[in-house]
Amino acid sequence: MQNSPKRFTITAALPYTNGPVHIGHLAGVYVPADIYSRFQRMQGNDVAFVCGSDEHGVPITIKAKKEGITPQQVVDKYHAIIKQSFQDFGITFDNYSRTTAKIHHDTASDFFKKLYEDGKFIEQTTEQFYDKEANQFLADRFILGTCPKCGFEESYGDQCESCGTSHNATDLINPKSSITGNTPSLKETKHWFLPLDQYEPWLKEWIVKGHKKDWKTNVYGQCKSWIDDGLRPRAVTRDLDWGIPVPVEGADGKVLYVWFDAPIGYISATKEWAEKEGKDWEPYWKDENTKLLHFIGKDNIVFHCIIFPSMLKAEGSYIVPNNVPANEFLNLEGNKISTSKNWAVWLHEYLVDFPNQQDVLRYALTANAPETKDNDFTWSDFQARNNNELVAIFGNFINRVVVLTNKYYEGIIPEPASLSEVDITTLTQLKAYPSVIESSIERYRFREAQAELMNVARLGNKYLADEEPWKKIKTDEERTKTIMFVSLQIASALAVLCEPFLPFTSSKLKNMLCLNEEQNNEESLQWKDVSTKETLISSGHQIGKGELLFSKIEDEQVQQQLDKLEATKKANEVMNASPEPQKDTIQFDDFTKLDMRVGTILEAEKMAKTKKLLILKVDTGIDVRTIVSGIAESFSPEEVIGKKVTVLVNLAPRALRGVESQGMILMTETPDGKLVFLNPDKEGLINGATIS
Ligand code: B3M
Ligand code: ZN
Repeated sequence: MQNSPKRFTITAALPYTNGPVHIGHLAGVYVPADIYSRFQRMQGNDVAFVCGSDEHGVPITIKAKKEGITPQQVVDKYHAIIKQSFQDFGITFDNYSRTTAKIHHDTASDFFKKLYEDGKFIEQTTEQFYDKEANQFLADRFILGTCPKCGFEESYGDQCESCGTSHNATDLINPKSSITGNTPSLKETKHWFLPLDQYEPWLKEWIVKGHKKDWKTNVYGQCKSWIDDGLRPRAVTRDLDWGIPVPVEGADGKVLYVWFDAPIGYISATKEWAEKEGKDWEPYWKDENTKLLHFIGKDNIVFHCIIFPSMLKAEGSYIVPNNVPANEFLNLEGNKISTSKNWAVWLHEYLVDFPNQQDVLRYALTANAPETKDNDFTWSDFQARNNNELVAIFGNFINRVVVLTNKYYEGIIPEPASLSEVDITTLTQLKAYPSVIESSIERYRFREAQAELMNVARLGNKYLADEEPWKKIKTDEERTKTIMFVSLQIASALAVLCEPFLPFTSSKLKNMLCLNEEQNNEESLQWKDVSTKETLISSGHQIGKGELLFSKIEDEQVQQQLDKLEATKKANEVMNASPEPQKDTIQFDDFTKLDMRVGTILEAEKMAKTKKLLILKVDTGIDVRTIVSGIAESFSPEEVIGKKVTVLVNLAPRALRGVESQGMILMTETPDGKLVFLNPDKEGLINGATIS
């Protein structure tokens, strides 16, 4: 019996619009939220899955300043890229909105006004840093100074990136405005605070008593420690010119704090969607029977479990989240993913290198999802998941079934004879899978759920391997028909059950098996059909030709990705390398003592029994002389023969391992320690030309 449909409001963290989205975002938030939403829709439930771009906040204004464009231009650019990436990866938002939308400005303003009028805020005047030249208050990220704890000279106002301590901007030694470089002054400013302390008893009751068991331990643990530490009033307004203006008298130059407006973005996105669909948005946010779920990363837990619920509670007419299934972080090849360091796999770039392989990434990310601890994404794991699981298990099973059905029966599902013991056991096992997968999904254990899905393909492979229809066809045509019939039931089940995880594969497979309504003239298969229907695909039904669902990923493709990351690493090293301090001043006369010439290396050989030394014969224009040079770790002898180099020719000769060296080749070093020639390799230079 089908239960009556449930209503779900499912939100996924609004990505900041100061860069594109990467695999960490996908793994931690958007893929799990999408699996869950697709799954609930497949149960016939009423789902509003909403998201949008988070377009306010200081990082966006900083990005705009850096690039010399307006904040609006920054968010327009990334909103488009991000929205496209989500669409490309099959994230089925019912609405992807943005916080610069009018509907959002109105919704957030009204929300603030209601709380203001109901006396839910406290007003406080405090002293904050002010940049007179720039004529503005400085948000924490706009103040740099020396960390009082560790002495790091470029600590931000709110947090030191070197030692990790958080502090107040006024604690910094030698604070500077990062806009003008000036020393800021302190100026009084008024702000509105949400007195979180007043919500503490309610939060305790709701989270600590109410959700201890059903929330993830990482989420519950963080909430509990916040509550145990004691909550303090939190400012919900800022002195900034980018954001939603504070909608009350006497608040010129003030905007809503981005973390006040952003979560309200979930509400505005729902409203916008409901308007388009001709629906009422209110039940999705105000009906106690609606399940409100927030999919987020772990750094957003406090905002979604403490602050936003307190805002909703303060407003009074809203429901609060039923669950907040936050994930930990995904690292990339052993390092933290970082937008500013470009240490990431960007979704739009992935699709250029792996066109049409969205499901492979979805699969690898879910298989390795950081559900209970931080996890590492590696390209070799990605390759192995594809080659050993998607290709070798799932793809292989489907391919054999479809090819054999076409070969033996011209693609028409055969009539089975009576089922054997093995057939019955196999079909019984198959019927158990929907509820097994469902139970994992309902507990937000998506890796476990996907592993069970793969077991369905394994079941099929084992059945084929044991029953060997390719042998039976020679001796027992009737039995072969039954085997193929049973295998086709498994293939059809896979087409349905894989949809939340591998949506592109699911639709390809349904197409191949002609299971779509328009191909089939029957109602399309539902999730529950797999456990309740006797036959998922009937005798006489015509399927299509085989087409490969997955293809092998080669070592070279993996190497290419690793090379790309290696190049990023090098580029970062160059950017961050600090040059050696300048040596003591010399006089012009000192300099003129150096006699440097252009020369050409004529011969080169390794000095026996040394690692570093090459013995070179160099044409200096004056003569051909021997120079022993410590460059053997960066160059092979063959590489340097014929190279034009700069030579210090009047350096006193000296013996190195018994060979007299008559001068020095001038070199420089790359940040990763590779020696390179100071390059006089320019056209028209003749040997002996002086360098001065
Ligand atoms: N934009 C932070 C983030 O992207 C923030 C989430 C807002 S959710 C309301 O991690
Ligand atoms: Zn510090």
